[in-house]
Amino acid sequence: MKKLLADKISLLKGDITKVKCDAIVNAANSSLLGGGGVDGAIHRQAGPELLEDCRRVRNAQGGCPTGKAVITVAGKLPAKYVIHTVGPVWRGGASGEESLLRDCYLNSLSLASENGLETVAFPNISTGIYGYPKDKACAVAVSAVNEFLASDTIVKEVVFVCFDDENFRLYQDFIGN
Ligand code: AR6
Repeated sequence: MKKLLADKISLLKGDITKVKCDAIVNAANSSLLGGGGVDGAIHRQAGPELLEDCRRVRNAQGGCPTGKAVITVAGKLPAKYVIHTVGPVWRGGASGEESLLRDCYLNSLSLASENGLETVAFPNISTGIYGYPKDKACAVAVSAVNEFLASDTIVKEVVFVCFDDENFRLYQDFIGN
C-alpha cells in the first residue's frame, strides 16, 4: 500500500471485503437490501447480521436516497462498520451525476467523522453496474476526499480500494504515483 497526498490518502488494489479498518463503504442501491458487484461481495462476506441491520435502517427511514449515506454493523467482515452510500446511475452527465457522486464521498466521510471513525476505505462508487465513466469518477472521488480531509479533524486515513486494473491505473496516474 502506497501513502499518497499528505499521508492521509492511500491506494490499494484488491477486494474491499478483506480490508481491516474502521469503516468500509458499500456502493449500495437505495433499497439497502443488497445486489451485485461490491454490494453483493460485502453482503456475502458479512453474513446475515449486515442484512438484518440494513433492514432496521430501511424500516426506520425507508431506504437511502442517491448521494446520501447510512451506517450499519459489519457482521463477519474485518472492518468495524459498513457505510452504505448510493451512487448515481450515469445518464450522460447532465443529470446531476457529478454532484451526486461528490455527495456520496462527502456524506460517507461526514458519517464516519460523526461516529469517531478514523480509517475509511472506499470502492470506486458508480463505476460498475451504474456506468459512471471511470476517469471522471476518479477525479470527483479524489477531489471530494481531499476537500473533506482538509477541514476534518477525526478521519485520519482514506483508502481507495480499486478492484479492476483500469481503475487502479487511473488512480495511480491521477494521484501522480
Ligand atoms: N472490492 C472492491 N471493489 C469492487 C469489488 C470488491 N470486492 N467488487 C467490485 N468492485 P459496482 P455501482 C468494484 O457495480 O456501479 C449493485 O448491484 C467494481 O470494479 O459494485 O455503484 C448495487 O446493489 C467497480 O469499479 O457498483 C447497486 O444496484 C466498483 O466496485 C449497483 O450495483 C463499483 O461497481 C451499484 O452500482
